[in-house]
Amino acid sequence: ESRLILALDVYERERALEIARETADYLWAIKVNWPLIIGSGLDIIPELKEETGLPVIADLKLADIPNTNRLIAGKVFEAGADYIIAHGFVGSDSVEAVMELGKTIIVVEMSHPGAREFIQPVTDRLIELANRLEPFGVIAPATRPERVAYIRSKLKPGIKILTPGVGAQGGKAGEVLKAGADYIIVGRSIYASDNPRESARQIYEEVRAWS
Ligand code: BMP
Repeated sequence: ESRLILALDVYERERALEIARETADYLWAIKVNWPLIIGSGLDIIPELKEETGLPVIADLKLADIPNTNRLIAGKVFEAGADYIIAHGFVGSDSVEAVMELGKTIIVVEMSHPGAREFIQPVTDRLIELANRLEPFGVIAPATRPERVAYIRSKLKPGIKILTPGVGAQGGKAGEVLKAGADYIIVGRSIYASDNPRESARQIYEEVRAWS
């Protein structure tokens, strides 16, 4: 089974479906973020599932009060999303509102440089939250493999680590898998390449070499 997740951050429905079709053989799942939902509507979720047969992760980074998180997550799970990504810093009640409706992934540390300002100082607290609530997984930064190793050492076994930041943001697939990531998330290095299928295949082979 593949450990590669495609971050399909394009606007257009046709382009999204085409890239998904071309790369599906090498993927574990497809991650849908706001750009695609805004550009193509929520129906893109069932369409991608039908086209590829792969699970869809809705990367909404929900960060609202429990009731609003519930209202949003309810519609998105109903549309067919298999997983939803939620922020943990808003508190356990907000995360639990999502977890009651379906499989959830909590952000414990982000991959961009600015994550050092506010998220990284509370990563330990977010790991504690994840250990208490036991979501499907957490998001950790492929751009900082040493942080992935740290997060793995503190996180309950069984909770998956999903790592964005490979490729365009500078992270290396091999390093982050060695550090303990379960899945890597790749966007631009695949969808913005001249040959998305070939790019996905190359990353898939690299991931397989580490599995
Ligand atoms: P790319 O490989 O093009 O950098 O895309 C990374 C994807 O992962 C984007 O959808 C981005 O929003 C998301 N992401 C991230 O890069 N860092 C995080 O910490 C959390 C994310 O969800």
